[in-house]
Amino acid sequence: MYQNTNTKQLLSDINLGDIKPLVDKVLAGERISTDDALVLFEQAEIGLLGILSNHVAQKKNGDRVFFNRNFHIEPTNICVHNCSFCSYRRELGQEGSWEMSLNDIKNTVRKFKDKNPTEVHITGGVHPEWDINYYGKLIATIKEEMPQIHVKAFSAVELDYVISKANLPLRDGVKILKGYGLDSIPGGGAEISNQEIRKKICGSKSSWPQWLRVHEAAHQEGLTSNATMLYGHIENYAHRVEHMHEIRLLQDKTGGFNCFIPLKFKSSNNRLGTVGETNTLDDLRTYAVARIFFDNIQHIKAYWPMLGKDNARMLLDFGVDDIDGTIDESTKIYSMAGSEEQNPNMTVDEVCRLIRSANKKPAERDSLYNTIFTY
Ligand code: V47
Ligand code: SF4
Repeated sequence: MYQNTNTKQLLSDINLGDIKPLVDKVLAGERISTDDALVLFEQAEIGLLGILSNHVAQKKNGDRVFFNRNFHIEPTNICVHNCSFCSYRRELGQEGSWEMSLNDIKNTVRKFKDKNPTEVHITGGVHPEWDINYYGKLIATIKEEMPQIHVKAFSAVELDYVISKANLPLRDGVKILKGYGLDSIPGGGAEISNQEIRKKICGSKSSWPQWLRVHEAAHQEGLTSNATMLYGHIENYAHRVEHMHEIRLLQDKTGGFNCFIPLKFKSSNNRLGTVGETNTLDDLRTYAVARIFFDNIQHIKAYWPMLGKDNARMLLDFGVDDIDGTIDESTKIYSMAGSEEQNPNMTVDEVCRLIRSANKKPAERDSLYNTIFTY
């Protein structure tokens, strides 16, 4: 939308008032403070956020929007935790529960082989009976079938559980899984950093400091990872800023985060659902502020299976430069929570068309954001 137009020219039509010094800071490429981020959330008009986030995205990634060829494996929905926003979790033996054997994993991987995926994303429930060896064997099974594939596996919460169960320091646990073929860590389990809110929505799962420690350990072991934020439930703007601030601090220390992914709370079939869902303007606002805030994270991802293709397309004008991948109908987590896409699947052609419709350039990437091909 804005990339071929001079940012200053666009801003000349807007009365910036008190916010002008903050706008100048963003245009000068300076880091904004947490107070600044809160001002952007609370006071900036959506048009201004579009201009600023697009300006920052342009500087970071030009006109490119990244995607990859991926599929998901959700090995189980049986979980020791019981987060109030989760539509997916079941008890051991409960109707609707599943747990994949190594043979199931092998067959799933075979099913996707001819699509030439470059990445498999693995996350699921925290199964009470699985341990680090099972996680290791699961990864090894995938690598036996597809030696070249990048395995992005297990949220910090899943890792925390099996590594603690093995009585290992976090770095040692990560090292063991890396030995089996683990390549990077997805961003799940982060939810929201604030302790009070966390207690209300996901009290039993790994604490926020522990989530950070798992990612730090992974970074120290040479693995990169992603960071997410679950927004649009009972948190407020200050909580979102606090969450992003903590991630920015760890990124200053390790540099290990590839991308930041705001995840919009979806309200179907879960206990937290009575609070409803936030609106599209709030989505645009959240992505835009994230893009402006994270001077040290290269990519902002809009996860289209959850948002829907139209909303993901819109977010390309609000700082997003990555829309995840082709997915191939391989995820259930979000469809169970009432996401826009019930059977998420896009061919490479469709992904490219979506990106081009926003006047951006499609770039197929590997999991570390090296460009494989531009279309
Ligand atoms: O931690 C669960 C979220 C996450 C709901 O790293 C929900 O590339 C909205 O982290 N409404 C797991 N969100 C998935 C995840 C992820 C997704 C896509 C890409 C990447 C990546 C990571 O899903 C959980 C939680 O925050 N979630 N239930 C719900 N009702
Ligand atoms: Fe378990 Fe994850 Fe659902 Fe929480 S969100 S109950 S940890 S599967």
